[in-house]
Amino acid sequence: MFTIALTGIPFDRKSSFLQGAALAPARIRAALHSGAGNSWTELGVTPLEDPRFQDAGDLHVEDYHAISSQIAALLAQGHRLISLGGDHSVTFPVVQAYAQVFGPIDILHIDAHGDLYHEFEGDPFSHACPLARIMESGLARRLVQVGIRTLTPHQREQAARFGVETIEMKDMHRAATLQFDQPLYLSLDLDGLDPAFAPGVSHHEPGGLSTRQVLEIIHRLETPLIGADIVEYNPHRDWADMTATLAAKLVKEIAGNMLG
Ligand SMILES: [Mn+2]
Repeated sequence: MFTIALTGIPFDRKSSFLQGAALAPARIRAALHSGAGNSWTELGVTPLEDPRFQDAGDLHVEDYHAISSQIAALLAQGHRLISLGGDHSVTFPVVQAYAQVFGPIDILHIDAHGDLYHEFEGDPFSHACPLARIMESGLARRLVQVGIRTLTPHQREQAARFGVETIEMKDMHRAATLQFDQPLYLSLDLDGLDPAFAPGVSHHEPGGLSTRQVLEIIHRLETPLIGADIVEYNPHRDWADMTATLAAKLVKEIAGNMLG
């Protein structure tokens, strides 16, 4: 029997454009417990009232080693984790811990960006690089990217080099037939959604996914997730907590997937 632990990773020191994602976990938690909604998922589960769902609080985020070792400790206790970023750079230390426990995992990555830069502005650990670090470290058996709409020639080369399955936004129809096996991890950058649905992100990239398209991807998964992260929420850019509310709904629906 596993439990789901919600963990905050208030870290935005690797953001290349704007700071603010470190403030996200507290704001998403507030939206999760807001009286504006109720606790039911669309598929009829109530994770927030389920004793298997626990809030493990925020991690200490001095450096990647600290993040990775705390995630590993939670996994060793039998938790499946929903991690709230933080910028996307945190996915690398989180997946390092997952790979220690599960071996190379399959990753479904929803994002406007490939995050496959070898380095960005001189920093190999920039939030533009985590999937490159994960792939070159052999932490993922399979990487499927969905919603991508900003690939540069360098990132196309990186995707080919690492054998990434890229479903660019312009080819979204291809996502309808995606199939996954265990162990499957979801990394969800909120800028994968269109800024009309998720204004509270640092990098607005028009032409993205709708909330409904992301929910359909989550609902359609036939395998339970072993973990997920929701990253890049930047409260400074939000309007009336719309994006915090979106992130909170995604927490519920992802937890619903994990609980079956
Ligand atoms: Mn992104």
